[in-house]
Amino acid sequence: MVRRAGLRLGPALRRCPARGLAGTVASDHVSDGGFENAALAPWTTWVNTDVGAAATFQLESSDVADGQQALRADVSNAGQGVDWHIAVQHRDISIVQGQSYDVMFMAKGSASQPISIGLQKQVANWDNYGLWQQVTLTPQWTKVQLTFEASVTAVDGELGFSIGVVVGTVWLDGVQITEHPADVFTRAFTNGLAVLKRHA
Ligand SMILES: [Ca+2]
Repeated sequence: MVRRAGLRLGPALRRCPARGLAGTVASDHVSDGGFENAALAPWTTWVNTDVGAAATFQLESSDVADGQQALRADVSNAGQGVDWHIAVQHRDISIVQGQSYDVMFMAKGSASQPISIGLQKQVANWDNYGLWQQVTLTPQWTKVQLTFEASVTAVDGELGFSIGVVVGTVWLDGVQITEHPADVFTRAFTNGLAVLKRHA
């Protein structure tokens, strides 16, 4: 005999996050997302000097969001003012088509200024892999979380922070990519709580 869950008491409520349930253990796809290494590697940088853009990148130890170091990027010439003309990037990100991911990081700017966060193929022809989003930084450290769905299965993803729009300084720390927890809906029943897991 099948045990019934009882009478529904109300509408389904979305519970987020769903950590702790089987199958939702998150893993991190970024190596040294906290910029704690002695060198910037495995992070790489890109400045399109052909159009006059100029910037320097360094590990910052006096103004960090977590740990002992953060990334500091000083844009001294924005050139054509195009975001991706100056960028800091992390290659070899593995993704699975249809899986949703959370990109989390801490960032601030010397002023209110836009940056763009994207995930694309790390070699030509730079196909976008499902993420390209602009975020406006403020002079305070702010935690940002973006969720996107991978458009392909690949092991050559490049996570990029594109900062070439304006002259100024950008600080970055605590970068993570994790699998987005499965959306879980719960409904209160008269004799318990039913957990409804939505499958993609
Ligand atoms: Ca750090």
